Parts: sequence; C-alpha cells; structure tokens
Amino acid sequence: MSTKGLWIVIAIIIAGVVTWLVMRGQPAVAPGTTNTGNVTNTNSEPARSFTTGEQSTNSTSLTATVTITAAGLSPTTVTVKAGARVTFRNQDSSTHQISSDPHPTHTDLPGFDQLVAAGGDYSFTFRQAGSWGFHDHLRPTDSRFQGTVVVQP
Ligand SMILES: [Cu+2]
Repeated sequence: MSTKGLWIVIAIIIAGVVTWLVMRGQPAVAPGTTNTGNVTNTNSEPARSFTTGEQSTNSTSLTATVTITAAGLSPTTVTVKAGARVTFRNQDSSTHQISSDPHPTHTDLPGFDQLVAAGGDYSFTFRQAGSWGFHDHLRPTDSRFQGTVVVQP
C-alpha cells in the first residue's frame, strides 16, 4: 500500500519537473550564433613594428580586438584601460562603419567613427574612461553590430 502511494508521489514529482522544464524551455531562444570557426591565419596585413611577445591575462588590458563577421561582432563588449587601443577587424565580405553612439550624430566620442572595408581593420585609442557604446553606422538598427567599449581609469 505505501509502495503504491510512494510511486504516485514520485510520478507527480516527475510530472511537475517535466512541466517545469518545458515551461522554462519555452522562452529560451536557442542560441542562433553559429560561430563559423573558419579563421585562417592569413598574414595578409603589412608587417607591424609592434613586437610585444607578452600576452596580458588581465581582464583590463591595453589592447583588445573586436572581430566583425556577417554574424555580428565578437565580442560585443570589451573592457580595457584608459589609453588602450581597440582594433576592429572586419572579416566580413562587406564594408562596416564603426561609429560612436548615438546614431546618427556620433557625438559621445567624436572621432570614434570610421568605415572599415572588407578584410580591413580600424584601431582607435580610448583615452577617456567611460562606457562607450558604438554601432555599425551602415546597419544602425542591427543589434548584432552594436557594442560597448568599457574604458577603466
Ligand atoms: Cu550612426
């Protein structure tokens, strides 16, 4: 008798958990970010007189790179120290324009605004601490191309 009761309780718990999982799973959008890992190390850019062999493991560093692909920016937020140079590398086959917020005036950080041709890159030095939002001026409503550079003092 008590065994049967126990099974009923277990069945109810399982049903509850399954229901909860299903309800919980509904709004969760399946990650549509397909990271095309076709990063071929083509050293097509001109040699740079920039030979720092060390790689910073700090979360805030003096350099950061944001990669632009057809899927969007990666990463969308970078955190660096004041004076850091952030490079926007366009690995997409179309031109993008990295521009300071707000669109279309780009007045938050004047000068942080440049067309980046396919295969090209754009480096900007962030001297002023703050949280600098930016967007792709050619796709101002596409959130995949909106990001933030957090500059720590
Ligand atoms: Cu704009």
